[in-house]
Amino acid sequence: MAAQEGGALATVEEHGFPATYMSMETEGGNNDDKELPIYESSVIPGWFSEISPMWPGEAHSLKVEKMLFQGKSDYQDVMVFQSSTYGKVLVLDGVIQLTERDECAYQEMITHLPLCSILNPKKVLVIGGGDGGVLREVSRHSSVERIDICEIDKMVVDVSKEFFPHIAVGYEDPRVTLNIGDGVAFLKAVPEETYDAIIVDSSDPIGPAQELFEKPFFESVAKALRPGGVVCTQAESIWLHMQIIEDIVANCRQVFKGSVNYAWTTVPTYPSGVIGFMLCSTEGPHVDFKHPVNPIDATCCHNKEKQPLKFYNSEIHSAAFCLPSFAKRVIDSK
Ligand code: SPD
Repeated sequence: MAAQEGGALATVEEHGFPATYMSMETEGGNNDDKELPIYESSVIPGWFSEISPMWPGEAHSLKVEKMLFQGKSDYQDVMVFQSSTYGKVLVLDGVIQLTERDECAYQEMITHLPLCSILNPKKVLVIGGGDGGVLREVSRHSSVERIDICEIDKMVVDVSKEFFPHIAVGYEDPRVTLNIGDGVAFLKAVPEETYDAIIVDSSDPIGPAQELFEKPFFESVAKALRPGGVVCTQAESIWLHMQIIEDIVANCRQVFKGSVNYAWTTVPTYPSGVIGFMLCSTEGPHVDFKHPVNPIDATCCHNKEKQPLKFYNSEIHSAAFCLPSFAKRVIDSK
């Protein structure tokens, strides 16, 4: 990959490994062949460990086969490595965004939960989602005529096209228009009632995505949706982030006058192994998110270049809204 000024793309040979979360070798050299005792719990050479103040005191680790890319964009550190058990992995600012093995569980759910909940979605906006996975999923819906995406970081798009072609394939759909820029500013400029659905595929609320979790952003989303339009936004983990979720739910209940729901899915490589979604609709025709009216199961695979759905189906759609009691209590009380 070529180097670029002011948002440098560079090969791994030009960079050291980020010492804070990565250690490739011990003093004695590569440890790959040594058998580690099962109680080994220190930072393990040759493994990537995901350390963040958003999940203090824990760190999920993946064994690194090969470092493929490290760069620094205007917004964040970007890294791609080949893991030994989850395929290629995309990491932004030290946090796993996707792995080839389990990305389906996130991209299919964040997309089909909203789009299968309304009839004939035509205009769809994706905020974030620069890897293209959500685009790939939106493009399974034949009713959709226009897919706009606003991603802040061009490096994420370029890296995905180079290293994750089965994910970035979403960009090949002629209905897609890519805008590189700030999603908050983009939404402010959108005429009222433009979209049937908006999908906010953000990273965590520290760094460039922070504003995407705040009330003014939700207000812009509501304005940009038609009456009875839907939004689905990445909403963190019930095991780790109940306070963040409480705030999102409270804000959404004030802003969205249709329905407001929380759903979740399992993604083994995300912190705590689960991640949630906030699904809301604007005032207008009622949206019952728990009972999909626009099933995709039978129609998803007409395009031969596309893989069949791996994770989503109508049963898992409804099940995603069933919450454990501790989370249900808090979310229902907001
Ligand atoms: N904790 C990481 C959450 C990342 C959510 N966004 C992933 C982007 C995949 N398209």
